[in-house]
Amino acid sequence: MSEAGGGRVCGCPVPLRAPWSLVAATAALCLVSATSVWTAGAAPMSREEKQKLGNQVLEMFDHAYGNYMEHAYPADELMPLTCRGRVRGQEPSRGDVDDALGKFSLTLIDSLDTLVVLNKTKEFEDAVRKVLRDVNLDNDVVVSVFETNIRVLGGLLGGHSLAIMLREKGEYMQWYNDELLHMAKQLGYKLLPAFNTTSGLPYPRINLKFGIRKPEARTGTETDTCTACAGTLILEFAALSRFTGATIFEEYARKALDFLWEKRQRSSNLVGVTINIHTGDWVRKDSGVGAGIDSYYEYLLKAYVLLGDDSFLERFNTHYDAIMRYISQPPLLLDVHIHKPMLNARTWMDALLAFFPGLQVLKGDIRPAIETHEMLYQVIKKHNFLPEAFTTDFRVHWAQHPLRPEFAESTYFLYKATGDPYYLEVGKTLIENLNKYARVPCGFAAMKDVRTGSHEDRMDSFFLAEMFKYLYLLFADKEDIIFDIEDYIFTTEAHLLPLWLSTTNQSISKKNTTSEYTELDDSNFDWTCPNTQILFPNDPLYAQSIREPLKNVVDKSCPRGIIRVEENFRSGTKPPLRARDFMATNPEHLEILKKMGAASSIDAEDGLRFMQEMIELSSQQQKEQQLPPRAVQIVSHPFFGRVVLTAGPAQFGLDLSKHRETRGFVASSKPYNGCSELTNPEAVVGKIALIQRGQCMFAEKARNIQNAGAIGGIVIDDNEGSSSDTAPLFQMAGDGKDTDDIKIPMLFLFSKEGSIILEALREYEEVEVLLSDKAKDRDPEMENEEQPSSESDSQNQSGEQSTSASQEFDLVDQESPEESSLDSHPESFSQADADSAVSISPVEQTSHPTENHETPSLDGECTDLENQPQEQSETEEDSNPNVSWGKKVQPIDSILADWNEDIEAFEMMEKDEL
Ligand code: DMJ
Repeated sequence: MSEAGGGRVCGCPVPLRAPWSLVAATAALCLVSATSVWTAGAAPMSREEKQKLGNQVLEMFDHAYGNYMEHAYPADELMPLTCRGRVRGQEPSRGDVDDALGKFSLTLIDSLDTLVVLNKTKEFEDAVRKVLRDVNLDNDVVVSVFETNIRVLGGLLGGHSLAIMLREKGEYMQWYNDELLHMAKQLGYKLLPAFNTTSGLPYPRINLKFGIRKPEARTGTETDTCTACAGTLILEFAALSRFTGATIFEEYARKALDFLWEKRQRSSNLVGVTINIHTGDWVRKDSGVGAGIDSYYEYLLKAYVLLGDDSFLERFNTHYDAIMRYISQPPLLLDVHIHKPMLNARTWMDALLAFFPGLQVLKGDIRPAIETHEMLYQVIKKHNFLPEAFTTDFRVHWAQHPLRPEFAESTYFLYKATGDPYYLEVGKTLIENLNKYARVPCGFAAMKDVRTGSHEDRMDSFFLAEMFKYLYLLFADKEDIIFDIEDYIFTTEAHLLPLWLSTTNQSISKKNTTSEYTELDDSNFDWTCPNTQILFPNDPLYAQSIREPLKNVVDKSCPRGIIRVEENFRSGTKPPLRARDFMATNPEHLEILKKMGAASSIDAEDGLRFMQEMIELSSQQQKEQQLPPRAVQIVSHPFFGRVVLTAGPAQFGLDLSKHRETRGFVASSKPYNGCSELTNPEAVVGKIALIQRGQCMFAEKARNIQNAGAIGGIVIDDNEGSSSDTAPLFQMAGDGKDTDDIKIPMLFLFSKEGSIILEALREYEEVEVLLSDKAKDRDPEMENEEQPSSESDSQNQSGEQSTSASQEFDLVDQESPEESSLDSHPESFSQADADSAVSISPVEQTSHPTENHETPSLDGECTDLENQPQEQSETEEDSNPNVSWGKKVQPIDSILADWNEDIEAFEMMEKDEL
């Protein structure tokens, strides 16, 4: 292995004219030694405990990887609830998410270098052989260029990097002849046609077999791509060029980066979320550090680290300055408009931005990293996981959580930088939550809704590529890893690329590049580069002292409007009207609205923000506040509460959010559609009856099973293959008559979720479930019996679980529990002659203005808003259960329609400024 150019400080290359900031960033990464000087704050964690947690990570990885290999491979991903492979085209489309799947055994490739990091060298050797034997990169399938680059090209290159490291050590991989690299090169050439645009920005998708232009390609008509999609190529492409000597890859990736840099908004130095790949116009002009942009920034800094090219650092620093000036509102990171960077573009943050504290560590800017990380941790403590999006006052905005690794990544880097054992405790919590809430018998399932604890039949490949790597490294000591991790840089998918590439085939970088910087102006960097002394001025409690004031930032948070009210109260001016406080019936509010945009520039700005908030609020209503979903949790052996299914509620019967949950064994009703008096009342009495959707009203089914003595009912969709992954949940409506006579709780499951219960019933006869508004904690005794706690039993246990999982979940081609000649149900919910379903549409939020229109409390006491919307809607729903919630949103919609013109005008104004 060759040494990095010009010398090395703790694993990062230091170019001959080493910019101070890199040394500092590198030094920040070198603070592992800080662990030894830690004297106070969080109690130090013993070596034994760290080892125990490391072993737990290994066992969890075995559970995830083992189940993938046993039940899904060679498919791209494991579906952990149905315990089978996700094969594109064989499952209902999930839209863009599926573009990561190219029928190339994605999870296997993405896991390659994780196997080596986790010291599973033999398994790695075996996995590489499988990739070489089984993987086809020439499938007629349209894939995302970005995802294929970071997961597949990155996975192959990471695998190659560690394969040659092992080969050099002389024990493993002696047979290896750079085959993974050859595959990587083949894939690289397949991606190149995507760059055939005048801008040099790649098309977002490509057909692996037919490229872009051919008629068979079924792609190539897109005009836009996201900034991260076009700007997250340089590490993999440069590594490919430098490994192989084929310069074209690095050149293409550099050209795309150069173009993005040219197109930055010159006055703010920010970039938008999406860009037109032909004209270079910004399509979405909002700017943050999360979804759509995140890894563009990451790659600028890391390209500098890997390639030692000053222009990348200069660009990164310029953007970073803008981010800290406009987007960073510690501890928040809030999107703004690129042309009006003082104007927030959103009232919520997305989970992807959780990587940013880790990047700030690499840059050497620790204080804001600690602050943001602490805020995120508190959101996690509140919801067990980071919801996909959450508001500035820390309410759930999008409730899913696909087991994203970004927060674990930042935790690892912060621990490396501070040596503060607090971060080990954070990692421990992450492990506990994963085991407690996401672990299912056949792997780990994404959270469908962090509020209910329900699952999605999904385990993304990045969970194996990243999560286990960062968690394992967090607890590992140097001697636990068979190579020096400091010799590598992590790609955005946590694949490892060796730093010695910086001096290999270097000439490529000098060719055809548009770098404006021949000489580095050191004055650019003096604000960027705290050294370790400044970061931790002889104070081992430094990180803790930054966290301390933020300790209760989430629990004690006030809605942001209130903060503004306080500010204005103090300054003696009237508070601006916020969208969520607006009431169309309030004349004062209407008066303020009229003024907006007319009088002063302050009013205009308030008006603009108000409109944006309204739009935001409206889309929030549609996405998140549609309805509080319910949970069906299988609690009997061998599930013990581990499988939680997302269910829709009914507008009638027992309201599970107000009453205690209902627990009982399930039984199929006869007739299965429940449309007439049951012929098997003895089977359902005292139980929760399973009924199929269709042929009569939901309320009629409920009455029939209630009359037979059932204590609850689960209606299972008759539309085969339907799933809450792909179809919007809805609430079962009544029959237009008085439904007060229905006393039992009723929940709705789509066919895929329902089939999990039906299959369990077939397998185990006695299946007990819990119907509730939120999954309950699992029975700890059962948990202990089932889950290994030490290394010694982990291997066995994991093996046993895999076997039992295969018995439990063989759901392919299953039939309904009894013969049924039900007509297949059209997808529409408004079947006149069948069940009446109310599609869930914006609802409760219309009541938000009143809910949130609370008297500002100046003494810092705030009401927790998290549950208020739900309570409000329930009250309204109760008073008039047959009213579609959708109707209540009308006023906002019409207001928005009125404002469309203004918004267009604003957009034109923005365009003019370009
Ligand atoms: C990963 O695939 C990569 O980290 C990417 O950059 C964005 N995030 C996902 C996982 O959340």
